[in-house]
Amino acid sequence: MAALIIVDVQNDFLPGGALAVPEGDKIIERINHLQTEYEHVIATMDWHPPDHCSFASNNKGTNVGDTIEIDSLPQIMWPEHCVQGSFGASFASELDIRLITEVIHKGTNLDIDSYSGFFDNHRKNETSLHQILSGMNESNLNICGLATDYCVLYTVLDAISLGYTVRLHCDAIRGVNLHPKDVENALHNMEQAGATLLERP
Ligand code: VGL
Ligand code: ZN
Repeated sequence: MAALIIVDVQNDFLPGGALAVPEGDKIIERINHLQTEYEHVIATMDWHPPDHCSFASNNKGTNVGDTIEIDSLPQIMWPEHCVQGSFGASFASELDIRLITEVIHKGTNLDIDSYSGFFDNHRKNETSLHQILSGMNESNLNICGLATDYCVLYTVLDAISLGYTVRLHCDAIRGVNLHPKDVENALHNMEQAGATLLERP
């Protein structure tokens, strides 16, 4: 048995969205096909309150792209994105949602960001993802989605630390590349941690 985890395929991460990932739309067809190959399909959603701490607009004097410190953790200042219930937070319209049986919302706590589908960035609070997978008896995870250098990266690293066997579908992920080597470094880090990289470019 194996599960597919679709990370944050939401309008705001597609070209034209608030936090557009270059070519974010190019992976959707592939993800739709991948869904047919696994027993369980689970999707995560970045799901922020309007006053979320990761938005530059909520931190006086900061600009998008700055890094500040919140609770002694570095926090990148993002544009407002994936506000709960907004169009930008909705699944991409091209994404086939019929096989998705579980949706995990993350980033809902206004004081802390959450890149991983499992834990917030402080690793204080957990989503229901680990529990749901345990209930399904799934230990093999296949991961795809957005963005390679943030939510995909931390979801993969947490999955491995929790003991899952992780395969990353490189043809079904895209990254932000705030700095030019971010995606390359993220792929390297995930491989070093023990993920199997499929269709590596
Ligand atoms: C993400 C930045 C901020 C992601 C979410 O889904 O990778 N990146 N929030
Ligand atoms: Zn976010």
